[in-house]
Formats: sequence, structure tokens, C-alpha cells
Amino acid sequence: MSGSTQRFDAVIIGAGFAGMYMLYRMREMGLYVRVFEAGGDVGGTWYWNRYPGARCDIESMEYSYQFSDELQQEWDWTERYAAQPEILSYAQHVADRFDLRDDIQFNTRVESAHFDEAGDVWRVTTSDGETATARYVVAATGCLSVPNEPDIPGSDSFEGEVYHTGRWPHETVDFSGKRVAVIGTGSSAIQAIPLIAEQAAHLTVHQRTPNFSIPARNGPLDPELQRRIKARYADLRERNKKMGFGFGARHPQNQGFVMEMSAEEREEWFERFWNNGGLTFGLAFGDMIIDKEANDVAAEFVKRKIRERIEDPAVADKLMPTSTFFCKRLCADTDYFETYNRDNVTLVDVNEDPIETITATGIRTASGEESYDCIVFATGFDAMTGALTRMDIRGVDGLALKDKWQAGPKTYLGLETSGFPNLFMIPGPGSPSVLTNMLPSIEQHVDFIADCMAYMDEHNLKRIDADPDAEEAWVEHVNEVADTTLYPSCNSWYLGANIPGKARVFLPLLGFPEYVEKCNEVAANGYQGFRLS
Ligand code: N01
Repeated sequence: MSGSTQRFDAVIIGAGFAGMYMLYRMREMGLYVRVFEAGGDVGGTWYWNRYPGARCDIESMEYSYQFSDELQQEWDWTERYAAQPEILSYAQHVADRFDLRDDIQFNTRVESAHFDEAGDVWRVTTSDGETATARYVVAATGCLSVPNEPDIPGSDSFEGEVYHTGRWPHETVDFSGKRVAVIGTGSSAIQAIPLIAEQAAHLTVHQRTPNFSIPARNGPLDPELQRRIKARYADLRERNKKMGFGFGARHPQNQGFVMEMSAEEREEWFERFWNNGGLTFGLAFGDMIIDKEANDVAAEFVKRKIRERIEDPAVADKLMPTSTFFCKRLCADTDYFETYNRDNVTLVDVNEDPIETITATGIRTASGEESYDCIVFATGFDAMTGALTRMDIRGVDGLALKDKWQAGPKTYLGLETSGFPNLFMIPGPGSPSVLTNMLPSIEQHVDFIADCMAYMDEHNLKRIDADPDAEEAWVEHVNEVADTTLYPSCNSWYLGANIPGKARVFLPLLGFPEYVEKCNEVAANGYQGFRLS
């Protein structure tokens, strides 16, 4: 096929949950579509993140598609929080059920997409030398799909096994009898560390920032609960759409404020959420992320609970989070802190004992060298913009997306960026995305885009581009909303702060229901804020 050009109505980049549903909708509209997917199968993040313990910390009954009632009725989940293999099986089931694979070209990476102004088409080139043209390009490239590989001196010299949680091999990795180092203590590490520690002869964790984590309280999903939810599934889905983060309507909620309660009342309330487990703790009080005093009270409660889980007070001191509570993505764990009570686990604080270099046989820190058989990088991702700016995307006048976004991404509604007509993102920076349950956010985006395409056809329109003024106002709005909260007060990947040299800009928009309302209003007003021609 090398050297050939194929013509499509639309090219979709990525066959994760966003790309699959976009394909489904476009096919229903009669469009001729090709999906290019770098991986060997569907599933996106769940195809790549296969590390031990990988699971979703949104509940299974909520982290699933709702566009097809037959699908949501026929699929049975086995655990409160589904593990990666089960979510991947679900994605594969969806691909089979709707015959999606016929239009997906696997093991094919999109290298570039250039807009041809004369013909109003995108010219897309792929890693296997093919060219495709399409009226629309939809980048369904994921928010957390480009691994962050920190530039640690000597990284290439290590002769043992090297893994990254975001690019885990498909073969079984056996740590039995091995000396293992993990770098990083974010969500991925917090899930992987307890299981690696159970296998390894010795595990050393290199921690840069201690994290807040709430026990997930995972377990088998009660079939009776599943039956009850399915009996009124639409109702739960609708109620979730009104939740600030798009999930959790089934759980206790407190619309009240920490500081308005007596110490006893708030303790009782926190305890209730702590026992409920996982990210639902974030629903405990409305002011935890806007009021520093309230935040400190919540942080103290969680720190006290963490301390109770760790036997050695000196180790507990090192594990005590120092940042604003909830400001980095909250983690959910199973036995994470208890893992540091094991004799075969050592915690190294890189602020006290920095990594100087990786050597052929291990890691040298300021205090000396340790030898390892395996190093696991749990160092996260170039979030939200990485997958987009790494492709050579050029819009009107040959403007490169990575140049336009040098000082931070600019989008209108997180769906389009001006100067790049007919190029949609699911979900782009400036949309609620990672601050929500991703599945309903993806479905909302796909439905918006599909409806927009139908509108364009009805009105005989060829181009849709974000209006630069609407875009500026939107970027300002996203930042204004973030600035009313404590989110910008720590070095999180939400701000791009984990990637050296990346512009420090708050990437997602806070507030799912308000965002959906805004999108509905834009569509009802003839796609206000977009230029249609
Ligand atoms: O990545 P992270 P992740 N030297 O960026 C450290 C989603 N997710 O893959 O905090 C030493 O959170 C870094 O330190 P610091 C979820 O949204 C979801 O764990 O930057 N350390 C941090 O400790 C999550 O938030 C699920 O100071 C270095 C760690 O590496 C997102 O993915 C499961 C370093 C990276 O943590 C990303 O999570 C897993 C260096 N040079 C993930 N560079 C579920 O739904 C980085 N670090 C369950």
C-alpha cells in the first residue's frame, strides 16, 4: 500500500474509547471512515497500561458506554473497580459487537496531518508510508497516552530490564526473586507497588512527591446491586450528568462546607466518605478545593488516616503528603501504605537522596549505588497536549500546532483550535476531560461533533473553524475557573508542571454540567463561536 492515497470522509486518530464511539457514530451517518491506531488492538489507554494492579478508579458501573442500552445491559462487571484486563475485554467486546475493526487500521501511527486550503481537505500520512485525504480529522488520541520518560543521566546504560507503566509489555513480567526499583509515586505506582512488592526479592521506591491516597475498598461487585443499577441505568446516567465530576451520584453527597460544621460533625462525615472509599472522598465537601482552611482540615484527616497504616514513624513522615489536598489527582489504593511495612521494601525520598545517575547495574543516588535487575518508570505522561503536539499537524498557512501552542494550548470548548478547520479533538485541553469520568465526557464530545457534522451537511457547509476571539475568551474562562480553586497551587500534570519546559497552564476545565450546558447552547445557536463557511 506504500505510496498510495486513499480518500475518506473522515480520519480518526486512535481506537480507544473515543475513537471507537466516533467511528460508530460516523458510520451510522453513512460516512466513509478510517481509524488509524498505533497499537495492535482497540482499547487505547487500557491497551498500553498493563502494569500489575492497573485498574480504573471510577466504578465499573459508571466507567462504561451508555449510548447503547443493549450493550450496557448485556455486559456484566465482576468488581467494583474493574481491572485493566476486564476493561480491555470490554473494549474488545464493543469492537466485535459493532463490527468496528473493519474500519480500523492497527499498528499504524499517524505522522502528520496537513490542511490543504484549496481543496478543504486534510492530507494525513502514516508510519507505513500511506497518504489519506479526508474532509474531517478527529484526534481521539487520549489525554494520558504519551509516556513521560525523564531525562535521568545514564538512562540508556542500564543493562537490566526497563519498564514504563504506560508502555507495559504484553508478555507476563515476572519480578520473582528480583531486585526492583520503582521511580514515581503517582496513581500508576500506587497501584503497581503493592503487587510488585509481593513478588520481588526487594523493592526500592524513589519518591519525589508523597501523594494523598484513599483506600479504594475494591471487591467483587454484588450481582444484586448490578441488577438494581441496570434496572434503572438511565436514571443513574442522568443523575451523574449533573455531578461536578460526572460520576458518583449513587454515593453520599454533601453539598455543605467543611468550615460550617462542628469538629465532631465533620469528622463523622469524613469518616463516612473514607469508609465508602476511593475518589468519592472528593464529594465529601463543596469547599475542600476552594477554601485553604477547609482543605487543610480535610488534608489533616487524610494524613492521620495514612499515618495509622504505616508502622515505622520515620517512614510515615516521608510518606506524608505536603501539597494541597486534591490539587494533584487524588489516588485510590489497595494496601499501598501497608506495603511499606514489609521487610523487602525501602522508600527513598529523592529530595533527601537524589538520583545522580543510572548505571549499567543500578541507580546511584547521593548516598551510594544500589544494584537492580529491573527499573520501573512510573513517571506519568505528557498529559493532554503531548499526543497532539508530537504529530506534525499543520493548519491554515502551514501553521504548526506545536508552534501555535508553544505558550500553552488554545482551544474553543476543547473541541477545535482556530486555524485548524475541520480538526476536532476528543477530548482536547480546555474541556472537563480528566476532571471527569472520561466515558461520559467522551460520549458528549462525540455526540457534539457528530451532530455538528450533520448540521454542516444540512446547511451545505464545508468548513468549521474556531473563531479566534471565542477561543481567547474560552481560554480565559478555563483559567478563571481554575483560579477560583486551589488546583493551580501545586506542581501537577494538570498544569503541565511534570514536563520540563512545558508551558504552565491549567489544562482541563472544571465543571462538567456547566460545560455540557455551554456546548448545548452553542449548538442551539448555530455553533456560535465557530466560523462556518
Ligand atoms: O503519573 P503521575 P501516573 N524523578 O504523573 C514522579 C491516570 N491514572 O501514571 O509528583 C522522580 O501522576 C512524579 O513526581 P512529582 C490518573 O489521572 C488513572 O501515576 O511530579 N520522580 C510522580 O510521583 C493519573 O493522575 C488510573 O513530583 C519523578 C510520578 O512520577 C494519571 O493517569 C490509574 C520524575 C508520576 O505520577 C497519571 O498517573 C493510573 C523524576 N524525574 C493512572 N518524573 C486509574 O484510573 C516524574 N516523577 C486508576
